[in-house]
Order: sequence, then structure tokens, then C-alpha cells
Amino acid sequence: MLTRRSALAVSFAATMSTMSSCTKRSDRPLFAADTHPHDYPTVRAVEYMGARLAELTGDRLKLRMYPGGQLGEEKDTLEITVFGGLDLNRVNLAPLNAIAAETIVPTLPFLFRSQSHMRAAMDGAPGRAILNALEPYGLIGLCFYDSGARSFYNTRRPIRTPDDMAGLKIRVQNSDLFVAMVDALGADPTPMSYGEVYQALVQGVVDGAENNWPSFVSSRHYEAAGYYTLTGHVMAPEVLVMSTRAWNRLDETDRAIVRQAAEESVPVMRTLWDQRVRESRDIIAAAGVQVIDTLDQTAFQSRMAPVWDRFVTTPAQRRLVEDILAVENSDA
Ligand code: GTR
Repeated sequence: MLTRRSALAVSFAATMSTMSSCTKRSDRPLFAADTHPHDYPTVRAVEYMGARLAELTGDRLKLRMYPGGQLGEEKDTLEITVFGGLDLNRVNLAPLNAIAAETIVPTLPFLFRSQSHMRAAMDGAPGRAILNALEPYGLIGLCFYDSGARSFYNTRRPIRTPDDMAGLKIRVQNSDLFVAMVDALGADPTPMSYGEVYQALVQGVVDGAENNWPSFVSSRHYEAAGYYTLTGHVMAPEVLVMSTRAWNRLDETDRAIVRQAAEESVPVMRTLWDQRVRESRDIIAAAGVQVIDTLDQTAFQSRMAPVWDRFVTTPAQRRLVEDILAVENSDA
């Protein structure tokens, strides 16, 4: 059954494809979607990209952002992007896991050593290979944005070891990898769209979820979940994708400009991100959430071997894992 939001997104997509088939490409802006609110770093970075597009083309290319999940949940807007109803979409890598196997690799638990390792790997050849792997599926990968490290929060009790997670119902993103990961920790994984999690936490439909500092705050999940355990288990970055249909309407010059503007938005996003993480930590501290930061991370990590074995299966994935692990970074 279609939710109200996805119904809205479908009708939006229908209007857009009618518009694009009967107007020239320069007659309307590129439409972009993001699940986060208007002031979130990913939204502001894509808007920055839009401003650069306008500058570089004398207003020929423009971008209009639809933030706050108003066009639907990531899974739905991704489908719409693939069939060309949306031009640009900023999503997490997790909903892409079912589309392109290469996107699973940066989503693997405890893969990256640090944020700077993640940034160095995604800026380099492994990142480029993952973006290119989206092309056969109707998506052009433009750039990666930070998503920090995801950690577990819940409404019930402080989690210090995997055993403390036993029986907790934990919301996960729509990705089999996340389901398997939470399962391996002994909790009960519940895949659910992001927009539904706040109510589910408040009503006790789930006991917890997992996310980075900025999302924990902007989603207001911290108002319901008073325990945040810094497992930092996944550092999968966000990704900005363009519909191949929209891409095909651009000539070579404009494609290069789109790539340039996207690349220029990355350092802008990183500055906004680091600032937002600091602000979010302060908000959590002031709200009295119990932050559990003295924990044995290896106890969580050691449960992940079967998850890696199950999800890293192709030669391309194995090569990516090796290449990412071999990337050196300043704080390694
Ligand atoms: C956030 C991410 C979103 C979405 C969300 C979720 O960190 O930025 O794109 O994936 O997590 O948990 O669904």
C-alpha cells in the first residue's frame, strides 16, 4: 500500500516526467530530494552545489531542493530517481545495498578506522569505483558526503556489551546487511523507514535504533531514547546521485559542470558536518541523555565476522575491501 508520502512522491514524479518531456531541459531547475530538514549539512551542501551550478552557467542550470522527506522515504525516492521522475537525490548508501553490490562494502561494520580514513578512501580510487558501479542501475554517482559513525540508542537501558542488547527491538534501515548485523548482536532487527521511527520509539513499537549524532538530534529520537552507546559500528557515507535520464539530457560541458559543482560541495559539507556534530553533542549532553562511551568495541566487532562473510561475496567487493583497508590517512 502506498503511504501518503509515497503517493505524493509518485504524483510529483508523474508531473515531472510530463514537464520534462514537453519542455526543454533549461526550462526547469533540477529537482533534488533529501530526507533531512532544510538546515541539515547534506541539504545545505546540495543547495551550495545548486548555487555553484547557477554561477557557472549564468543561471542556465539551477536546482530546487525538496528537503524533509517531503517527496517520500529514501527507498521510494530512489526508485523515482532511477526511472527519471527526480533528477538528484541525496541518500545513505544503505538503501543502495540492494541495487549495487559494491555499495555494501563501505557499509560493512567496523570497516573504516576513522572519519579521516573514510574520507581518504572515498576521495580516492575505491570511492570512484563505487560511484561508477551505480551506472548500470540508472544512477550517476556524483559525490560522497560524511555521515559520521552510527551508534545504538534505546529507550530501555544502558548498553555496554552485546549481551545487553539481547531481545531489544532495534529499528534498522531497509538493508539486509543492517538486519544481519543487529541479529548478530543478539537484538531483534526491525526494518523501517526513517520517517516512522520517532513515533515507533515513542509508542514502544521499537526499543531503539542507531544513527550518528546529527541525525539522533534532528530526528528528535533523543527525546524518547535516553541511552546512547558509542559503538560507532558503521561509517557508511551519504551519496549524491543523479538520474541517468537527467544526465542524458545534459551535454558534455554541462555534465562536467555538474560534476565540478558536486565536488566543490564536498569540502563545504565537511565543514558544516564537523560543526553540526559538535552542536549535536552539546544538545545531547544538555538533554540529559546517558552517553555510554566506555565500552569494549572489540566485543561488538568480533560478532561481525559472519556478517562480512555473508555479504562480501564477489571478487569486485573483495578487491574494494582490500583497497579501502590499504588506504593510508593522516591519523592512521
Ligand atoms: C541518516 C542518513 C539518512 C537515512 C537515515 C536512516 O544518518 O543521513 O540518509 O539513511 O540515517 O537511518 O534512515
